[in-house]
Amino acid sequence: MLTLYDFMGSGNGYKVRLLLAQLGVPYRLVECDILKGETHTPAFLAKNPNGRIPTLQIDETTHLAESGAILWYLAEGTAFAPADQLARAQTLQWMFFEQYSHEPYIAVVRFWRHFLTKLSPLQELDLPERLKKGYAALDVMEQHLASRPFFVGGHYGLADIALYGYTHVAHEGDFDLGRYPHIKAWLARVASQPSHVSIDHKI
Ligand SMILES: N[C@@H](CCC(=O)N[C@@H](CS)C(=O)NCC(=O)O)C(=O)O
Repeated sequence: MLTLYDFMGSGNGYKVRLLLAQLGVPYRLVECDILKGETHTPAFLAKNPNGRIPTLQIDETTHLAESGAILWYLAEGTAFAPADQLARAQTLQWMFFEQYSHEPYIAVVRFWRHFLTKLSPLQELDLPERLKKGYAALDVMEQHLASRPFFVGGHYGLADIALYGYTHVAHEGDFDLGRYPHIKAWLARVASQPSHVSIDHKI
């Protein structure tokens, strides 16, 4: 059976938990408290030298890290990963966008504001730029969703899961989604997909 090392508050981990639920794939959940450094123990670093969740244990000696890679591994051959060459590349386009232009701003600001009791002076200094870039990512999403129901190919898939992970909790970083009607409609469409689970749902 698959084992997922995860932290329940993590949007990166949630992407994987959501897909596993929607695929109906059974797995064992091992929670790691990232706030207590539990991903930096020698035992965890042997599984993922980068010291981060989500990490998926596939067999006795095989581990896979990075939410996007795990999503792709699990979804290959299912309706969540397109078969068409261009749609596959477009899915990757949005997944790379999420990791480079979205997650470092929206997820990081949410982590600072939702999980930390106090920001460091450096974080305070960095905050306005992170907010600006987070809103820039939301602007790109809003424009794309103005004329389509989902990110790729007209139906729900991996790109939606990857972007939903942190967009649906962006308000916990005090991002105001009020001026993004198309994103809000998309969030509702994603949440109404079969076998959808919430971020705090355990298996
Ligand atoms: N690019 C990675 C990011 C993983 C990541 O940043 N995980 C965070 C939680 S969301 C973590 O494990 N942090 C613990 C640490 O850095 O010590 C992914 O998409 O999985």
